[in-house]
Amino acid sequence: MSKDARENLRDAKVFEMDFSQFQMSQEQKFLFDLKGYVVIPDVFNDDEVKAMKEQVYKIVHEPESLPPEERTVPGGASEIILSNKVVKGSLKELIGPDFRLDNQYAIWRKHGGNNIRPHNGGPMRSAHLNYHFTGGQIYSALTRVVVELNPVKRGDGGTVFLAGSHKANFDIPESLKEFREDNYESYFESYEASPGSIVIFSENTCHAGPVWKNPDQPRVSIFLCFSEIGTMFHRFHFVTPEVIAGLGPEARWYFRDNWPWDNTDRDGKYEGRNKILVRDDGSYVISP
Ligand SMILES: O=C(O)CCC(=O)C(=O)O
Repeated sequence: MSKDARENLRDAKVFEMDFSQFQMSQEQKFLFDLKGYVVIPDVFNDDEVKAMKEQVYKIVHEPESLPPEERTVPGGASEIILSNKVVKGSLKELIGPDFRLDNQYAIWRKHGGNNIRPHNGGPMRSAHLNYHFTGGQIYSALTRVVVELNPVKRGDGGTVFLAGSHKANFDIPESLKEFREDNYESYFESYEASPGSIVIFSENTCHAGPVWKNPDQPRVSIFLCFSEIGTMFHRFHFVTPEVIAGLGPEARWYFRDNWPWDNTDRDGKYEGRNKILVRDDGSYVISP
């Protein structure tokens, strides 16, 4: 960094993510560890759901009608997901305090809409990407948060899970991963969710996106995937530079570079950590 740039940062403050507002309950942690997924209701209110649903409609059907900084999640209305206390507190519990956004997409899945066959479960391609439980702590390497924006009833075709398969020792048999038109019963579990609920799952739990069977309303959901700051799974997150540039410091924290230690921070000013520095006027810089 140049001397001028360093001067410019003199009064900037390190942004610290606040995790103090929400802690997963013992029941939520227990279920996540046991099954590989958990549903948390009432995370977003009606106004938030309405705004995100409108954004997803436009992203899927008429992206040009949105300003460039809102054309993918988590820009625009969906930026609130990244500052939501339940989302942040859960990710801290499941990944640790330093994580990043690894991938995103949003769906408006109509009746008969697509079927994503069962995938993952069992040993991952590298032990670094496995689900661990060590020293009383969950380490869910790659963790997906689904925000449901329309009701999901059992049998509609919400995401289904082969409960416990995030810890399976054997590869998932091909017979259980076959493409099917039903809800992958009886081995797979589904859930009910009201709009504004979230479903959090370890990507290492075998799961599928069944055909959407509700003719009365589409499935409208936002899918965000998170990983520890030093790991990266997906080559592309498909969030445009315009969207990232439009985010506030809290949401931008999720797009820091993919490293946990700065070996050039010799005076220890930033504790070697991957930081965001916020100036008094609200502007900020990343990982100086
Ligand atoms: O569409 C779904 O419900 C499943 C999505 C999925 O498989 C994934 O995000 O990894």
